[in-house]
Amino acid sequence: MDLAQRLLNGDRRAAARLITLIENDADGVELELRHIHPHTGRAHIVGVTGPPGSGKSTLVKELARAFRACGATVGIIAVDPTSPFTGGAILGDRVRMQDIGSDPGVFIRSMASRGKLGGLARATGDAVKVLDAFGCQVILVETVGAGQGEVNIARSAHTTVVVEVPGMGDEIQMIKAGILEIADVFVVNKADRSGVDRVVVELEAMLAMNGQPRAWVPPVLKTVATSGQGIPELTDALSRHLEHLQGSGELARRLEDNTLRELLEVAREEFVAELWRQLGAAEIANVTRAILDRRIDPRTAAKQLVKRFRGS
Ligand SMILES: Nc1nc2c(ncn2[C@@H]2O[C@H](COP(=O)(O)OP(=O)(O)OP(=O)(O)O)[C@@H](O)[C@H]2O)c(=O)[nH]1
Ligand SMILES: [Mg+2]
Repeated sequence: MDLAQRLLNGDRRAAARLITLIENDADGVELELRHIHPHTGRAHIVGVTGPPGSGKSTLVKELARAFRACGATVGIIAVDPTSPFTGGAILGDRVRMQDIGSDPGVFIRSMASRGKLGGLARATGDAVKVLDAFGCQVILVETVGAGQGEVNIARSAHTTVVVEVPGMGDEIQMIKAGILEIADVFVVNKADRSGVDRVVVELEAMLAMNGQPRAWVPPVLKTVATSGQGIPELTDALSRHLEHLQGSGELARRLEDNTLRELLEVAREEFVAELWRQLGAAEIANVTRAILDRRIDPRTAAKQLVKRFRGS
């Protein structure tokens, strides 16, 4: 509980250390997280997702600068799903972020996967909580919007920004992967390049096609992250979206959904771990063998496991 207390007292190194422990799924993390939980739930969590190289880090850096100019403290988490050995982007991000990295009002952190993307989603969620308790008022989470794990990361944000760029060929690629539903704000970055307006029109057409009228229609904004063009409009859209969430009751609904999802996920993990402990690997191997030999089907076998578990 030491780290948690130091973090709550404003110790940056304690925050960094705790996130490392979370990444490594180290012993004692549970207790620390228990201690910080009452101090979470205050930050505006903004997910920034989009294809590789679309300018997410540059945008995040500019957003951080803009929020700092308004006096808000900012946390940045860059999630890299590639292995830590091949993930050159992590280093690149650090270098590019450096000029805001020396600001005591900004906390920057990269998260690398230790193999499984589900684990990364959870670790990222916990790291966000750490920065929230640390007092970051806005937390920007950068992910490459490729797979389901990242959609899950984005889903736990209050506001999700989806970044597109002109000239990437198949513009609607990401949208097929379920990103459209989670986008609260679209950004067409690299607006200094040709083809921007076509992407804007395509996105707007897609939103219009999406059917039922919505209380919040995701705006489609143009930015040039490298020059800061369009950043004021973007921060304004983020603030308006938060106001919308608060005013409409949507925020309470999202928080409830996310909390329930997190609870069930953790409960499932706890349950499976307990099952292993109680039955043992050998017995579970026996059941697996029985399924392979077609002596029992997986559902019936699972039900029997639960029944035995309940009895014990
Ligand atoms: N022309 C132009 N280049 C940009 C713009 N925004 C970013 N870039 C450049 O695009 C390249 C990639 O930018 P990043 O911010 O690293 O992109 P990213 O999406 O974070 O990349 P990954 O994290 O590797 O997926 C860099 O060379 C940026 O300088 C822009 O608005 N216009
Ligand atoms: Mg990046």
